[in-house]
Amino acid sequence: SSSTNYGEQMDYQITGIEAGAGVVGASEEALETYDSLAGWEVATSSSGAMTTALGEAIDNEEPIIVTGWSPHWKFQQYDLKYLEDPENVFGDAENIKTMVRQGLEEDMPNAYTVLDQFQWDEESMNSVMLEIQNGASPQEAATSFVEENQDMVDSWTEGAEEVDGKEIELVYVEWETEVASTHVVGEVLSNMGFEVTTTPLDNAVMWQSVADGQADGMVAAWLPLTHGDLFEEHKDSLDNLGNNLEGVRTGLVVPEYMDIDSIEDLTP
Ligand code: PBE
Repeated sequence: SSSTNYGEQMDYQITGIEAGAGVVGASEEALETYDSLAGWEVATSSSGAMTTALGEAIDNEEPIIVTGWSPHWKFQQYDLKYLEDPENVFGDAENIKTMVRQGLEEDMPNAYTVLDQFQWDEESMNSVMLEIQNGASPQEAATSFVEENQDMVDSWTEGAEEVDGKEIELVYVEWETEVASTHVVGEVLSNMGFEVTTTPLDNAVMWQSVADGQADGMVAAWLPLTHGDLFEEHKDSLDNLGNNLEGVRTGLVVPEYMDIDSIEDLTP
């Protein structure tokens, strides 16, 4: 069958991203869960390498399976589909939450207010991601988003006062979603007078640094499933400020032209 050829054509490899990503962990669990994935592997690399491989496969109409998530510009650029996951290894829709270090509320109440009130939607995040994909720097994309969405920004800064050069460090992972959100929040804080540092880290280190209090906060917690183990490990040392974006998801993603719909349609 064509799905047998798919496995051979892909060397039984799922094109993954960073080894520390939750979606990579879920994909490894899928290998254990589905007989159809016996003998397959998740090849880890980076989110950038994954999107490059995806683009090349699509140019050549070759099969490819990537560890995917949405929102993400790849769904606007290409015709893609999630493979059905009847065992629900990748979970249901999730939310992205904001976590800050304990003590931030007392130390920097104005930053805390903004981080607590920061909440946006898929369309907004998509617009920032797409601008970056089209060549803007994350800083440029964040600046124009903030300029063009002053009402939304006002709802985040409501009740917060400007400050005079206080330092704040936001940590994130270089996933397109988190690059977008972190730079937007950073831009808002910087407009309020904060000296903002945005530091890209490995996923586990991002969680650890906020739990330790080395960093002040992050807007990159995918829950309940994708970062569920990291949340369990660190939740007692964190201040959970709740959702900043609702209804995100992860899974195995393939081009529409592939003749399969479910993880179970693959063959070992
Ligand atoms: N992601 C994007 C991350 C969370 C945000 C889905 C690649 C992960 O898998 O950990």
